[in-house]
Amino acid sequence: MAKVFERTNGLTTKPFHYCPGCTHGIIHRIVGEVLEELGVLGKAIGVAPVGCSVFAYDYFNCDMHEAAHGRAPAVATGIKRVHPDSVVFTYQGDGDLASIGTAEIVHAAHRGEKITTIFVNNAIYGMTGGQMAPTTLIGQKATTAPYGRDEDHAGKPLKVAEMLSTIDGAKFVERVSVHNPANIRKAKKAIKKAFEVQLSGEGFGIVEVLSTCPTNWGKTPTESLKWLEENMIPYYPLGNFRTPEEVE
Ligand SMILES: Cc1ncc(C[n+]2csc(CCOP(=O)(O)OP(=O)(O)O)c2C)c(N)n1
Ligand code: SF4
Repeated sequence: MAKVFERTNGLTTKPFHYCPGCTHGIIHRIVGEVLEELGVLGKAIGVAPVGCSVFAYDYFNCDMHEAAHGRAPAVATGIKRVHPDSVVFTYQGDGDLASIGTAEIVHAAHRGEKITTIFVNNAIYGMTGGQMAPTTLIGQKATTAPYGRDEDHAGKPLKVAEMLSTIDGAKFVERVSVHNPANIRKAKKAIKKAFEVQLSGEGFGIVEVLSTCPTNWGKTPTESLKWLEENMIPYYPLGNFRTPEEVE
């Protein structure tokens, strides 16, 4: 009988703690599959953030390290410099990366650190109860913006992929989404390329992944996928912002 589904060896067998319909799980699986397909599980070292993916160290089937809020790129820098033959990645939410960790990611990209960042943008602080993130959309309600994000008060949402694509040291920058199977396939392709950029010694690579938070958005999983497509993608356009020719 044809095998249509197989567990990836890139993940452990520990059940995810994520809420039903949260797309963190899909993104984990993609990263696990890519590490397995590239044959680098034995030399991969991941750095987990704070936020809902704080337990990522339990899920990826490779060496993992935990970093304080926003500091994953700095920790990854140290690991990669001490172990240049390892494959180092950070997995970070938007509260972690685009708020307290903004300086860390900008300077890691600027230095051209040979690491890969998976940036999960769900437009809210998930773990701590739905506060406004730098990525929260204008008009989107959050516990700290009960009438919706107001541009006069909080500015426009931060476009991380666009910002980092202005930095020379960032060799691969792409924004993808996981709201349907076609986009999940594109997300996997981008994440694989970002790791290939590290493996070829090109430098820093980041993939911003648009993700859902049904719990704090107050929507069902299905409504959340639709909300992402109709509200996040128009503001956060999908596509590649930087690719070195070698991996085209
Ligand atoms: C230095 C510091 N500040 C604040 C916190 C509280 N905190 C923990 S997780 C989190 C929000 C994380 O949100 P995000 O990175 O968007 O991840 P998500 O939960 O949405 O996946 C905050 C503010 C902390 N742990 N450490
Ligand atoms: S709170 Fe949001 S981001 Fe966190 S696990 Fe639940 S749905 Fe996912």
